[in-house]
Amino acid sequence: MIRLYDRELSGNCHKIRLMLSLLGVEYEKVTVDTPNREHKSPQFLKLNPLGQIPVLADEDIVIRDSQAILVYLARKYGTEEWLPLYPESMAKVMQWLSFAANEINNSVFIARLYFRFQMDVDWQAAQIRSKPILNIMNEHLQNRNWLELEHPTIADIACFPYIGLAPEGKIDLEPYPHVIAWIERITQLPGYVNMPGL
Ligand SMILES: N[C@@H](CCC(=O)N[C@@H](CS)C(=O)NCC(=O)O)C(=O)O
Repeated sequence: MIRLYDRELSGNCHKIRLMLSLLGVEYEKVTVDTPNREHKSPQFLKLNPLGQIPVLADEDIVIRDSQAILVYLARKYGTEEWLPLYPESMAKVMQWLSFAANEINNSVFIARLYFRFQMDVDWQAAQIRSKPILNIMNEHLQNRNWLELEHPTIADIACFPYIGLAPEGKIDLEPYPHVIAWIERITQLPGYVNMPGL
């Protein structure tokens, strides 16, 4: 049985919950008590020395990092469509995984940390950084339904939660209509599951 070390309000964890649900893969959720710093306990650090969730354990295979877990699930449990092997297609999907881990993480994600969790972060700088990021996505999505290829891939799943949660970081999505349409498209996928704030 797959175990997901998880927390309901984590968008990084939600990427994995969403992917598992879209693939119809059963799993067990293990809620990590982050308010009491269970993620920094010696026991948890054995699973992920970075002390972060999500972590996925598939029998004795343990993977950290939401992007890496999406790659694992797509290759192990998905059809090739979720992560194509053709060099150009694969690289185009991977560039959005990197975008999720870097650009999205350093903008909309940080702004939400302040407004949703009252964390001591530079939310003004994060909000300023969000604008070009959302503009890039909006322009890119102007003439297409999905971030790459003609169908959803793990690129969409990796970018979706924190873009959808941007309003929780007091970032208005209204100036980005193609991003809003893409969010709605994702919510209509068979097997879609929601999280609070989306
Ligand atoms: N690159 C990691 C980032 C994971 C991450 O930032 N997780 C947060 C919860 S959403 C966490 O565990 N934060 C605690 C910490 O960094 O100490 C991923 O994509 O999974």
